[in-house]
Amino acid sequence: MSRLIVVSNRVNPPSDAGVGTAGGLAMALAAALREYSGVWFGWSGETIETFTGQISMQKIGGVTVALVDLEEQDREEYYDGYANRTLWPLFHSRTDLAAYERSFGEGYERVNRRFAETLAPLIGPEDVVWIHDYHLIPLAAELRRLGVANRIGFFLHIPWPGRRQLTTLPQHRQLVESLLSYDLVGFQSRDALEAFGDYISRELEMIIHDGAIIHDSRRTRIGAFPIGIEAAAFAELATQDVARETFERIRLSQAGRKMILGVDRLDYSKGLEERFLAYEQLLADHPDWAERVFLLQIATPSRDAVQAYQEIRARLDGVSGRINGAYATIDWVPIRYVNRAHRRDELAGIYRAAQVGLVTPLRDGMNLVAKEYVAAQDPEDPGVLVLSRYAGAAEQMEDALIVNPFSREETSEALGRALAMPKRERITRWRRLMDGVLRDDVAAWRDCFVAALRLDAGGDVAEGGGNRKAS
Ligand code: ADQ
Repeated sequence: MSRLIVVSNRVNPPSDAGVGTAGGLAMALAAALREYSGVWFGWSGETIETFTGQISMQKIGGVTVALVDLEEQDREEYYDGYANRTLWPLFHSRTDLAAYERSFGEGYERVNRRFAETLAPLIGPEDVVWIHDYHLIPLAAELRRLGVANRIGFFLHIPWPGRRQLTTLPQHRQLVESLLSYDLVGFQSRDALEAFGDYISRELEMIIHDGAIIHDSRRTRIGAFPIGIEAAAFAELATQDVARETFERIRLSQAGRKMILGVDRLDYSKGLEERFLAYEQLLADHPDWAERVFLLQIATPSRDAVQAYQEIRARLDGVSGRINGAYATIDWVPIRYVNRAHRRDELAGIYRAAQVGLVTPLRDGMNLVAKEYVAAQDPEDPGVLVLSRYAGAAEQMEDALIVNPFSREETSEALGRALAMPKRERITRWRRLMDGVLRDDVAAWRDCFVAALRLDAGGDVAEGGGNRKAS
């Protein structure tokens, strides 16, 4: 029987306990595996003294997971190093933060080889393999070396960098060539797909014909597959008890003030400092908004081991403190800055209580928060989404107020417009956004990708498949 084998760096299916904190992607992949039957393979997040390649098989939330432990040196070089300090900043246009240390590259190759050697014996002749994200780009090449001839697909969750930026990576050619071992490579947006095509044609001097790269060993199809959320379920969650209680609590504490909301992983790519400054500009330009609005920014710390993350955290503490110091009154704090994670049902209630969803990353593969914000709104009285043009989501969500997050003035003007938008216009914009979020949900994303991956190498990608346009 043909199974789907999903591989990602970390494996975190939602537990049997019900509503948990697992993100949209985890939910989607778990659902994909339940539907197609299969295994989810990846790092346990644990380290041991010496790598053994021993797999721990478990069943979590109806999904079979296969976990492997790595060594401490793997964590340092592959995860904290190459993934978080080299590829993440480089792919988010922050070459100034990218560390090019040889040991990181060696660790990355070693862990991908270890993953391949551990995974290969699990793959049956009919199985289809779907590998996720920048941690595992060379995995198919390593599997091919071990004789795995199955169909293997790759999906990149983050942006693809510009050609010039990518060539600053010492092993850029080797990294990109390893993608040619896949049968299908998927990106979040047309923008990422075009940037990839530019590299392929100008650096590798290969031809892209009919959505595929023709080369010696195989035909590698490429396409944009914008990821979605479990939209209907999230909208439903926003009307349930916990969400309603959270909504009421916030409404009470709002005391008639309008709420602008940001929800992000605490990451320099999310544009949080620029966001705080744009909000400050609004207060400076429109003193009439003072005491009538506040910004709730929820930012969960991540990747604490990396210095750039400690620095951005300290900067945000400083900027939010300064703005609050300058503008607060005895009964009004302009920025409520919260550093903890919330349950998904609480989050749904928080989104619903916000008059403005402020999603302004400087660079983002897609951005699921924008879609969750829309899905959680009250159809009778929806809030307004202000969205960065540099989020992949902007290609699909044209009815948001699209802004350049690098421009304080532009963002602050959009905030003013959002806060004052008449109900009729809010409803019209939200309806169009919601239709898109419901249509292009996570199940549609998963089904399109898997269907395209299962197609014979010679066949065309079906409508909605690898050449699917971000609509
Ligand atoms: P991320 O960079 O993590 O994802 P995003 O797409 O916004 O960014 O997803 C964040 C998820 O975490 C959302 O589901 C959100 O609800 C949740 N979350 C954030 N803060 C939270 C908090 N305080 N409490 C609880 N939950 C919180 C990467 C890429 C994105 C791409 C996704 C999926 O960087 O561009 O959209 O993968 O492909």
